[in-house]
Amino acid sequence: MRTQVAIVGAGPSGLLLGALLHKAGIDHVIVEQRSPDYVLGRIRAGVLEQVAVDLLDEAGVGARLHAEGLPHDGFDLCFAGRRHRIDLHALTGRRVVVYGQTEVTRDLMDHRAAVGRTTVYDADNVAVGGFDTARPFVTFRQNGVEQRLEADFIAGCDGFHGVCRASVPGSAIQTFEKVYPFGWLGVLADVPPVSHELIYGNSDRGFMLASMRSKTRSRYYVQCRLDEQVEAWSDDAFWDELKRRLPAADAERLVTGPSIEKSIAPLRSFVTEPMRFGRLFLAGDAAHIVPPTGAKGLNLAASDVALLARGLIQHYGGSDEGIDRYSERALSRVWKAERFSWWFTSLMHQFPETGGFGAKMQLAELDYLCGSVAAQTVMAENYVGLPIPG
Ligand code: FAS
Ligand code: PHB
Repeated sequence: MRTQVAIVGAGPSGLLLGALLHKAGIDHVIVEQRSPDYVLGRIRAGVLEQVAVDLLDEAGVGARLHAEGLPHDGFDLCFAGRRHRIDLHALTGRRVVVYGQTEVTRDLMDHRAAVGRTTVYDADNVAVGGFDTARPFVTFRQNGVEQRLEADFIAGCDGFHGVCRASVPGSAIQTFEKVYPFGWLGVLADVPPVSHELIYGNSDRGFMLASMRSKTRSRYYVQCRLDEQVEAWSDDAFWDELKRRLPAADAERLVTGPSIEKSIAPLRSFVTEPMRFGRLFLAGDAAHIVPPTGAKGLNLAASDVALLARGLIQHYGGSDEGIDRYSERALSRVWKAERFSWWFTSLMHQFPETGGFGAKMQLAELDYLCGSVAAQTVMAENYVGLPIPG
């Protein structure tokens, strides 16, 4: 088999890149190791920046997002018995949209099927090679038959545990990592959200986030220890803990119900430099991870894909300026999002190892933030998303 661009991974990064390349008439194939149902079954992000919304529109998959997505003009910060609303729209003129990653993925998959593009699912033993030559390739086994896909370029959209970054020689790559000493226990339930906007809480029992997927489906998170097992958390135990971390009025009106998904996610900050290796480009979680506090993971994947798609389209139009500057431009936005996500995580979580002084520093910063329009504007600008470079 031969194509112009081989995309490894059919998560949001791979599917969105495929949709943009399809629109530009650039031939490509997506190779995914899992089944469509498995990919759709992963419950992840919930908040889209305008940059991501615009990209989905550009790709021709924004209709349901605009029909069902929930525009949000702000969110609440709760700490030490206080509550303060960060008014994103008043501070920046922009907002975010609450629309689950599952739905983004579904929209992209439906679009791909409708335009008849090839996605190889359930591919075994996926490997990449030749990306330091003019003839890169992807090999895989499908239904027991070995396949080889020759391409002009490979897009590594295969997530943090994928094969693409792992195939780059150690001498050519630098990684930066911070692992946080806690995780997020998340629950998805078909109950109405406790508030019409998101609530980020720093309670003395730990971080909590009240989010949602719709007006009838809620997504909640509580900070938990890394050694905890999700099986040890009954639904009742989760709801009781969430009530202890919510402001009293919200705890009072919280509607609980059976979880339809419950999982523990570790938190890490991770960046790969560079994001291009010859004819292999990394995008999304294959290149970087942010702690979910700032709701940046999916949105960074979208901005990587925007830059990579533009570069590849330019290449086939006769200019390599976009692909030559892809890594520089993508990393410029990635590092700012890493900083914001690290800062917000450091502000809102309990860090026992920093003791009473660390807790006082958090409270002082939160108190300052709530009294400073300048500080709130900085937070809001980063939360709604910084511009895509270039
Ligand atoms: P993905 O990991 O989504 O997709 C990669 C795809 O590549 C997968 O389908 C995988 O099966 C496939 N793949 C892997 N190895 C392969 C191989 N060798 N060959 C072929 N295919 C291969 N972000 C937020 O903004 N907010 C959140 O609340 C949030 N919560 C998260 C919770 C969890 C548990 C995780 C893991 C991530 C969370 N994220 C969150 C981040 C998440 O949304 C990612 O940023 C987003 O999925 C990135 O999309 P992709 O880059 O496509 O990577
Ligand atoms: C979510 O709804 O999953 C979500 C929302 C905001 C975040 C993290 C996760 O910061």
